[in-house]
Amino acid sequence: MSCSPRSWSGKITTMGTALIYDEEMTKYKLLWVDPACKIEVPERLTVSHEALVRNGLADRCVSIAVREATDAEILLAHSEEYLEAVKKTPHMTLEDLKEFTLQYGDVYFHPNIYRCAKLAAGAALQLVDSVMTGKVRNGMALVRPPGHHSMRSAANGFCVFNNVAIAARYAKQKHGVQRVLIVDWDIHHGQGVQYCFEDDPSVLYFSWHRYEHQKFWPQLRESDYDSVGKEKGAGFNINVPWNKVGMDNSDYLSVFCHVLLPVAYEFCPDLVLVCAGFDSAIGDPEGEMCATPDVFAHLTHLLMNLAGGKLCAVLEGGYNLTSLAQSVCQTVQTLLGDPVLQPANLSGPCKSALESVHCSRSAHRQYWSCLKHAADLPTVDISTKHIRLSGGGEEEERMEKEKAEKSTEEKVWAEPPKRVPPPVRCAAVLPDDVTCPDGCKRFSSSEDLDPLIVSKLRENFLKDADDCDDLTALSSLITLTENMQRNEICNGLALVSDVTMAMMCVIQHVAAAPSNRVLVVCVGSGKVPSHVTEDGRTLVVQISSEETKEQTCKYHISVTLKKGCSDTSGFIQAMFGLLLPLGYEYDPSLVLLVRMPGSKVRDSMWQQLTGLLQGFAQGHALVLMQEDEKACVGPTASSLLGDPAPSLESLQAPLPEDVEAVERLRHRLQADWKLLQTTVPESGRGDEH
Ligand code: Q9C
Ligand code: ZN
Repeated sequence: MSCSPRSWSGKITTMGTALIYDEEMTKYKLLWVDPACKIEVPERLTVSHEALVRNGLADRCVSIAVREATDAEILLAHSEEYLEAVKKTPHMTLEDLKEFTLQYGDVYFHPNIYRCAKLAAGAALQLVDSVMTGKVRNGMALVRPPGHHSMRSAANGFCVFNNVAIAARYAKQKHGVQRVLIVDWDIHHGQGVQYCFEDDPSVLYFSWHRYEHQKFWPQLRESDYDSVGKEKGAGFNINVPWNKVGMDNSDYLSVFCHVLLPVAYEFCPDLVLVCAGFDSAIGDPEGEMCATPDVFAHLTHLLMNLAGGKLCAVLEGGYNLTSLAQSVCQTVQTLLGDPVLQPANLSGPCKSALESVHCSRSAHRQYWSCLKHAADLPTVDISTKHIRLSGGGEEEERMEKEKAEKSTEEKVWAEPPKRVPPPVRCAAVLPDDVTCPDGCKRFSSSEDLDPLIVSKLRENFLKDADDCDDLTALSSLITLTENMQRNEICNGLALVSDVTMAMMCVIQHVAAAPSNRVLVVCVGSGKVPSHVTEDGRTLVVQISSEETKEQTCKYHISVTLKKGCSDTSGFIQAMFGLLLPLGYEYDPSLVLLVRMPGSKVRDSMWQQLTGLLQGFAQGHALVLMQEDEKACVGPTASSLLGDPAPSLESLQAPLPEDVEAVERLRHRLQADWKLLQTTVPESGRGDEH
């Protein structure tokens, strides 16, 4: 079923999403027998595009024509000799093509591939142009051939020109972009991108990849976590090698929370490019991983508030046609702004993933203040040294491998459930004298106060008050949460006379139903009664400058920041290190974001928080603010409506005592919340795959 953005109430505040595709790029294929290349087929593109059309997503995008990249543009990342050599391929005989192909690794040429490679790079450039000129907010380019393996003077791994590397240089040159973040979630290491920007601090390259202690293609020493960049670019290359197959949603989200996102926010890019390969999804014969297609909705969502929302995703790999098409749809639907659903089984990262997280964090701690406190490298270097643990047994190993390959191809997984946006995106409960922001629906239940709710409210909260306004507001809030639970309204905000009372009132009502869980995020000081968390149906995370005594309840977590919520870097630390992992593991049915009076949190931080919290509870977030904070209504509504949050101005190093406080808390809570781990626990072991 398709749902147009017009189905949200009010005006569309977000700009659109570009989709760049041309059938021409399906018009080349492998012309001889080569087992290494047989998976790179034209159908990869057609099934992806057809799925977007079938799900009504293509229609919701702004369709933009491809163009050929010019010679000058290709030369931004390639040598003249190489370009001239590729230029000759359209005229070659089959025999010549085969021979030409032989000088490179795991790639094939075809008389039409040069044309397609120019279109693939040109598509990435069209996407960058559309985003940088403000024609759209973000977008995706569906291209063949892929790009991230191709090097300055060599084709490699199905790639001819390095589409994303060219796009990054082009964005800097043509649009004056200063910092580009490249996120490579393809399951192979984009060594071509790494080589291109190794010594360049203006481009931060992040890649996770199947590595298996250098046994997996392209078997490069420099794909390991300790390749951090060179010279001025030291610290701007982040590798997270996977040393086991079977990594799942928890493993991927754990790397985003504990490695990529804190660094990405500290880097503060002006543009995000994604090497969007989907061979990292379940069922892929190359990746052999277990992350489900819906995880890409989250990976996308988590990147969408960087760089003011300017995100360009460019297709790389993905060889299981079912998994590929589903993953592409999840990515595009998220770019369009539809609410995301909780990914399946977030039971915590496996031991091998934790080793990788640990190694990457410690390799980068000298470069990024958000990682300053990361644990030392394990004394025994766990990554590169046991290349051959199994001692001989080549035949055995080969059989194991075959078995594994077979089992991934036969893997079955449920199709991701349809994501249906509710008819109303954002509702606001506001005093009559406060104007309702554009795009929000003013919400009031004053006409038909539910007598049951009213009597409960009177009894519990408004015993002797006969304040009619309070009663109306609280009763509206409760009705609003009920609307959210029926998925009729996505999210909401309210200005109330007493945030604590409103919070208690919502908690009591929602957490009364046994299947509900409320994630309460309190920003700023103020007492939160401890009894609410006793049954686990409410998880309270409070971020403030108030020293609190150590909590003993798993569900009541208080984060103390010395400088309070005005300290952006401390806040970031708490958000990615604690709040997001907790939220993913808790899987709430409602998020209650409470702005305590006098919290001093900055608008940009507040909007980032509001935006990121929409990744939980299908986007069902209710924001409570004190009556006198009228100025917050606009920025809050904007985030709730899906507008990108403004970038956080350059971050300063967090206070050492804050870092330590967050770390101590994380350590203490790790036994209860597995997604908080960043090292292998000393005793007991994570699940092994
Ligand atoms: N078993 C991309 O995903 N190795 N390229 C194939 C076959 C080469 C992947 C071995 C894989 C290249 C863009
Ligand atoms: Zn790949």
